[in-house]
Amino acid sequence: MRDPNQEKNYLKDYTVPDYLIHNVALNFTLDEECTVVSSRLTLSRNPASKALINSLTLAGENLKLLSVNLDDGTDLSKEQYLQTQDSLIINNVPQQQAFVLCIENTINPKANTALEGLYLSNDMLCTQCEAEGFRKITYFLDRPDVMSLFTTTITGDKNRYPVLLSNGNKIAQGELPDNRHWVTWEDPFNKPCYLFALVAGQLECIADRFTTQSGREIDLQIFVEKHDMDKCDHAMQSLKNSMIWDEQVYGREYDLDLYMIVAVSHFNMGAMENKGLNVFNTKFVLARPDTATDSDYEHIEGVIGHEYFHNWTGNRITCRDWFQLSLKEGFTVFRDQEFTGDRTSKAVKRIEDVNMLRTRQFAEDAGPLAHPIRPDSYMEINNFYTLTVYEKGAEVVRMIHTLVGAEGFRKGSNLYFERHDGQAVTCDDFVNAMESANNIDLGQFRRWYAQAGTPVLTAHQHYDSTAQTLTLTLSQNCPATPGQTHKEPLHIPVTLGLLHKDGSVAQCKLQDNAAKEAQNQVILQLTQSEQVFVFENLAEQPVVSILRGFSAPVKLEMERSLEELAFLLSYDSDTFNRWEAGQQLAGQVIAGLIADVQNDQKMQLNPIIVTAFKQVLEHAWDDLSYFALLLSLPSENYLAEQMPVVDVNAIHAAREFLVQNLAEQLQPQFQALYENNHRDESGQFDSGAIGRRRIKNTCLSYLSKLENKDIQQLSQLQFNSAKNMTDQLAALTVIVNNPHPASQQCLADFYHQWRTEALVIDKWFALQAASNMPDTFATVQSLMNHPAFDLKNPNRVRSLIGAFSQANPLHFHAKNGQGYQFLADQIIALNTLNPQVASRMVSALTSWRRHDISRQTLMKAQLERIISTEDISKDVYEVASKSLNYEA
Ligand code: 7MF
Ligand code: ZN
Repeated sequence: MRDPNQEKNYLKDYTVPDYLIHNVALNFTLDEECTVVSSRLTLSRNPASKALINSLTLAGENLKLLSVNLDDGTDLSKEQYLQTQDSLIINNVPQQQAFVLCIENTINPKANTALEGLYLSNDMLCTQCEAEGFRKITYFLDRPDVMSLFTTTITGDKNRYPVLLSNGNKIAQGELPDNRHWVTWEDPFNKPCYLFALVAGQLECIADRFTTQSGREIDLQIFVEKHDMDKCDHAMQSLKNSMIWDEQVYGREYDLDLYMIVAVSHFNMGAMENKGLNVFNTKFVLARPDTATDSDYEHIEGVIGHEYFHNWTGNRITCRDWFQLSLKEGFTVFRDQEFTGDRTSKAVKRIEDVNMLRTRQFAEDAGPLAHPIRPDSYMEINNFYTLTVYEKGAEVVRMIHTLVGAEGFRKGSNLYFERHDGQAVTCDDFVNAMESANNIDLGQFRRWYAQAGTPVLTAHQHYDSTAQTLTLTLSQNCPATPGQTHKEPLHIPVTLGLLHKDGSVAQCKLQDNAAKEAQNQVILQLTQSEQVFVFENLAEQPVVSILRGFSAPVKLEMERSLEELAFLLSYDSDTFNRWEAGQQLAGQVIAGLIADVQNDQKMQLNPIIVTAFKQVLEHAWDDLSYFALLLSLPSENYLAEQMPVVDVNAIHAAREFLVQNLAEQLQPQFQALYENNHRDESGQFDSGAIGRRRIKNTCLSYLSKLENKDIQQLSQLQFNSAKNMTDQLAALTVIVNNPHPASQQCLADFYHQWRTEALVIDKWFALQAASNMPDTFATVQSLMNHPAFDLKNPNRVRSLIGAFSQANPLHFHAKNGQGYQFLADQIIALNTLNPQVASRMVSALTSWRRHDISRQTLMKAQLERIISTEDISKDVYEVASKSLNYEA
């Protein structure tokens, strides 16, 4: 059994590295089962290190050591170094001058199913080093504050590995006997080893060029397998869009002459920002109108942007240690969110991001794995690439943006880049730059980095008609999280507007704020546990629109009547709050229906929701994607978040009842809207076409609840005649989630049509795994034995096992526990193959305290079974044990 306390790393224990590595010359001789790695390191003692040692400890895992050599002398004898499970300790290295260390070792990429280090994906060799994968390639100081200049030579068979890539610029190449060749790459920028990459294989290249604002010409190359060459145009365009955006919005230019992207089909995550050589999951590169949905197109552009933006926020300036991960990830997510907002619809993007944050990050922050965006400790760093570090981290950066304004933020980021280019720094360095550039005090604001949990923001209002004032009392309270019982008040920016009863804008004139003119909107600074704000000159009681744009990652509690929510849904000028009012309205109505179900009463629908929807349907919208969001109900997972004890069956029944009723009562409107927006289009990706598909498919999904023959035919017709994946998949989704005579046929046709397109087959698995039809569990079990299923491919695992456990609360939480047992079986199987993917799958079980006692018992039993498995990985052990030991 593992001991969690023994293997923990603490932020408070940080010390500077004892040695620095200035230059790294790597030599790879490629072979699937035995690649030879030789590394020549130039090191010296770090003058800043105070440790009283003269040995050097390098990290290394699963390496077969061949030789160690110091300063080009004779190879070291076994007495001069010590090898442990995860390190190589060299005794008596020079302390006064620089020295050269040469190490030779071999690795086995074919046996590497964990997909960390150097591994095989289809027939291609590729690397993944973040966070600590470089130590699976060779012995090294594998920590981000050791930055070095890398030169990499790769030698391999010309037929198997015609393309040989690494970071930087190609500086030499040549031919060798026995049909072999070699290439040397040089990266002129200092970098930590987690940004190292190597790719070798039979790859085709799509090339383009970009001219930077200062007139430099950059070569852009995307490498894919031959049959994917027709799916790279969108990724290439996205890359160019990202490059222009970073120049315009942050004044940041690309710094090498070459930018390469490689798409690989076996990848643990989305993508990786290796310097000059990004490696991507195929899912975030490949797109053709008939194979990728509108949302795939948007995500591809977002991820290409994310990795590109890392070149400045991550690579030029990197993290001092992994506790600072949010320094690069929170900031880069904020940057990619803004990029996508600018490219598509700001309103829609903000809603999508907040929706994700509230359903998934809030759950994390309320559970056993809650941690601050800058964690204090971890067992396995791979478990800390979390929604909290990424998404809440981005919200914290966004709050700084709100506090200092767009111009102030640009001044702050300029100063940050100026001060720290080429360095490995901390979250505090980022906040310091924002502070100095704007002459403000973010002292209290820094608590957001250290404190876990989602604060609850409570708002009370009182209108005084004699004084013509509105008094708003705001208070904040953050629930305890593991290891943090006491919470200090946070600095929370609360954006607020007021509306007159006719829907027009009322002026916000704050009392005791003589300097400030009345404004359409104000940003309140909540810094205490409770604070009172008084607004004057209000001849009638206004309607309060609070937390506009979701100005802080908090749970807002405010008494609201359904009428007030319906009013805001009609009139709020803030697009986020307008949508939010509709969500709350629907949420309250569904809560009423859930109570009916739980009390064994017939469900009674409050007609106010139908009227509100009718008004939305009658309005003339130009942003059809936003319109579609206004008609979308809160997800089952979001509704579960709102309940003290989750009742998956009641949630499903209540939500379905509402959908069905809306469909019945608004059928003519949905039908007309469908017809007006239906086109058989292919290859149209302007916001108009995307919006038409989104609103049309939203209508189709309502109409499909009517179990009406004509509508069944309509969805089948759309499925058969669709010329784009958005329409085809939307049709198949409604066919598979409702009783439909052709559902089996459509699934079979879809499989046959797309059997050679792995990413489309992923959709086919996911769609069935997330179905609410009664036979879903049996389907999932049989899909596990489908010839196209493969536990070694993370995308397949996420499509089938991930979709079932995370996107199908109804069936995953089946009362008899079969869903839990199934998931635990798969986690145990994955634990040996791929601990990172296995650990991510545990998340569906960690929320056990949120369910009824009988389900709690069943879920806990599976977690116990998981942690008592032999050879349990650190990754899975940390997540499973923390979920079990947590006291609510
Ligand atoms: C957009 O952050 C947003 C987040 C680490 C791997 C990509 O660039 C990354 C890598 C994980 C989880 C999410 C993302 C990434 C990783 C990601 C990708 C695109 N540095 Br793990
Ligand atoms: Zn990232």
